[in-house]
Amino acid sequence: MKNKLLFACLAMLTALALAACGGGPGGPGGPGGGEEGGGAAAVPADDALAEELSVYNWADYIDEELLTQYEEQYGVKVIYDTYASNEDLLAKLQAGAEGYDVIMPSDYMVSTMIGLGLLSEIDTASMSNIGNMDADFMNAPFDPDNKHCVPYQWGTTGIGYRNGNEYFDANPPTSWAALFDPAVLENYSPQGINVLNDPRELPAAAAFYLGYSPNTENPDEIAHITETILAAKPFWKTFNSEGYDTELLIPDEVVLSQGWSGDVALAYYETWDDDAEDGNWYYSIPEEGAVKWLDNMCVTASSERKGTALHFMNFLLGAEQGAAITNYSYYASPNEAAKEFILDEILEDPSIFPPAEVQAKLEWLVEPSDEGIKLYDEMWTAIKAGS
Ligand code: N2P
Repeated sequence: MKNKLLFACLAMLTALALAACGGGPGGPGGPGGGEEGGGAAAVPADDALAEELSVYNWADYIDEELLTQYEEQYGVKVIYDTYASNEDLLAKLQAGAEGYDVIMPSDYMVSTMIGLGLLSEIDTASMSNIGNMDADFMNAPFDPDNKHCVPYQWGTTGIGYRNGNEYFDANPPTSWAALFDPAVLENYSPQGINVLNDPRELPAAAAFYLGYSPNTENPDEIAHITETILAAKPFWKTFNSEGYDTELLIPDEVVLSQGWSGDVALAYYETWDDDAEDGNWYYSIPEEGAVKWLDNMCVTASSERKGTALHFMNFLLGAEQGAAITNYSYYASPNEAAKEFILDEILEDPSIFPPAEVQAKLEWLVEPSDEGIKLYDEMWTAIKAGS
């Protein structure tokens, strides 16, 4: 029996609100366009689909049964590949990788990609399942009127840790000091610590710890964040954001990890053992604040199968498909109609769906300026040097 109530209570040591990310529902994305059309991509008829479709997503972020279901139902072969961070995805597209049709960038990266002309316009009015979406997640500031993307999954970035350990029993990690203060780290670093291998998420966590904005572009603050990370780095065992949920959130690998809400929840629910001597996984959103994010499905500008891409996205917006994604990944769903099919243990877990009344300490990452991109690139190079 999984002790989800306890998980929920510990998870909400600091209760944080998830602010709605935009106004009302988005309007239609513009004139329809078919597979070759020059306008916004529109969903074609089922018998007018391409033979293949290439989908590029975050690791561990879909029930691959859905891909098989789509292939069998519509006769489209889905080529599926994964990436570790928004920046990896961007680098791949900027290096000229063609052939990817559907991609899943986060909020701030959608802004960047729109600016760089990497995304196609889409006609959401042609999507029969668009009405399933929760209006609070539509028309977000990074993509007004959903001209380019539709919501996929959302969550927060906090700390996963195993209890059942003397230090955490007395000192649950409610502060980012658990990841950045050497005096705290020395208490458990021999048991293993992982951080996300993510050039925005890791600096953002250190920024919260130091009381700075996670979007700071102040050179002195960036220098302080870099020094703080470099001082903590010797205590960390791994930089991993791809396989950490299944490979590291297990006994004898790590005892604490920066993590995305769903990955930690999944580790908790999958490995829960009432009698575990080495404890179970819990999630904490530190009191200094944390990042909230919304990942999106978008069609690349270079896609030659834009209509089929939108058809596939519309398929995933189905209520049962939306629920299958959440029931697999344990991330929160922006699909209102899917809730009927989502497991109660997920819907009732405030570490996955933070309650509306909690305090607003969560912040979005935003697209940096050109100067900011340079500062963040230099910081990441310094952080990763020698690792
Ligand atoms: C799932 C990745 C979550 C994406 N493994 C965070 N934006």
